[in-house]
Amino acid sequence: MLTLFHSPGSCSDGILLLLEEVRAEYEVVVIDVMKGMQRTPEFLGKNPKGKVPALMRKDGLVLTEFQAIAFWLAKRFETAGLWPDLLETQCRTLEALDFIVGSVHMRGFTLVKVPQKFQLDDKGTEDLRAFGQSEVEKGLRTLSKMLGESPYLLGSFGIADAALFYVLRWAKKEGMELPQNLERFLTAMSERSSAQVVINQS
Ligand SMILES: N[C@@H](CCC(=O)N[C@@H](CS)C(=O)NCC(=O)O)C(=O)O
Repeated sequence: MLTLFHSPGSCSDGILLLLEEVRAEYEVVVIDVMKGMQRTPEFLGKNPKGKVPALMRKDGLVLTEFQAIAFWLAKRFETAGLWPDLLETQCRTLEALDFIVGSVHMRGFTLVKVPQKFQLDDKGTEDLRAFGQSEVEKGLRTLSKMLGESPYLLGSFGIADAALFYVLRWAKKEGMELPQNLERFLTAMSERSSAQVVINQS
């Protein structure tokens, strides 16, 4: 049995979605980051980085970082067909994943959601939030171009789409307007049974 350390509404939503997609047997341990549960000694004992998502495997080892967990799930549950065969599509998947998690999430949304973490005065905090917002908006334009008219980022559903799903839900929550094709993607994604599990838990 796999154990997902998960904070509903956070980026671990994307891993929850993938666990459903690959039909893994798993349990969820809620680590509510808004309540600071990621800093308890018990959780730090599992993941010293103090972040979700973290996935404990049957061997008791804990895997962290969205991209690594998503890749492991796609390879471990190969019959689910989430890992592409072509080298070019594999590289483009990693490229999209890194952009969504490393840039849109970490460099954009982190500053939109928690600019006060950087301990600036009120003006500095607001400037940082505005910078984060412009990074997200720029990122959404890039992702819109990447998606184009395709239903999913790389043609058929893959691990990068799980990351796109969680950042687009964040964008909506922040009241941002999505380009039309990203809106269409989010609507189609939300109808997947895996996404319904995420939506019902967050
Ligand atoms: N690079 C990490 C980022 C994970 C991350 O930022 N998780 C957030 C939730 S979306 C978190 O655990 N925040 C708690 C904290 O930073 O204290 C990954 O890709 O998994």
